[in-house]
Amino acid sequence: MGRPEEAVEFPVGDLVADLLALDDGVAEVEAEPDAGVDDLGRGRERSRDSGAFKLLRNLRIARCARRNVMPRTSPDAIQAKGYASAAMRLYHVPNSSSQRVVWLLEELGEPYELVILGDRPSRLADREHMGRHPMGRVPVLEDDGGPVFESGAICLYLADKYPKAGLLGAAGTHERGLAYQWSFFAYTELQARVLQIRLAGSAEAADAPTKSLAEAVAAVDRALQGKDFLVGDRFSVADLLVGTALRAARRLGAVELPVRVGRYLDMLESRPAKQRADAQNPPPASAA
Ligand SMILES: N[C@@H](CCC(=O)N[C@@H](CS)C(=O)NCC(=O)O)C(=O)O
Repeated sequence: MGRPEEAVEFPVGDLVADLLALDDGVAEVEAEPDAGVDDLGRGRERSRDSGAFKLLRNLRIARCARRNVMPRTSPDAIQAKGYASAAMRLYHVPNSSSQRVVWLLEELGEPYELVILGDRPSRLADREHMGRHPMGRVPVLEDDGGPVFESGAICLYLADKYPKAGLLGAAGTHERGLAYQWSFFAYTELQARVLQIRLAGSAEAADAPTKSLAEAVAAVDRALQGKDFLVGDRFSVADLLVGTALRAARRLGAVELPVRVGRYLDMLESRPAKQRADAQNPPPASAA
């Protein structure tokens, strides 16, 4: 006779709201009599295998897929409701700041889809991408919860979301504080100086940011004294972000990297995940 009626409530209202947000799919939901939506907008599920439940779930996922968007319910809710979880997507442009996120995704080993976007003007004209990033930039990560932009934020978010990868200390620990410290340092003291030097336009204008960059690199050198990694004794998101900025500094050649920093960078670059990420990054047309 199958399983007894479980009378598990699940919020059909959420589902309908999601469908409404996407398009006129609600009409199809209402046409399904077994959905059991009561006067209060709640649904009753006989079992996870019930036809109504599957129909609603598949309809929702199919609509999201057709419209190139992800379901917007939180990952926890998706798991609790038994919806199939959609893969992560990274909206990416090769040889851009998006590359560090590819590296991080490879470190995680979780499935993801790389969506290579065209040039900026075509992105600015693309309403869908402008909905993901208000300036039409990359990277943007899209998962079950919706889009997230800013490469550093994406890296920290993913490291947090997939704790098994061990890329970030637990929330509230000193280790976590140090990971934030070096991650912000990577952007503000390393990456920003590289950019300032690149844009300086004259040797005089490049002087101050070059000195600042040298000081920041020296700080990394001191932090690595007697250590292989910046935080604790294992690779973390802090190494990934600092390493990416150091790579940009090395390419620019404005300051000489101390031997220990050079070795640290070589070690980071030789990580299998980094190699896999780089293998997905076609060289610029001019270098081909
Ligand atoms: N701070 C942002 C920078 C985002 C950014 O400027 N992305 C560049 C690529 S590196 C971009 O999309 N620029 C426009 C373009 O390349 O068309 C981040 O790290 O995510």
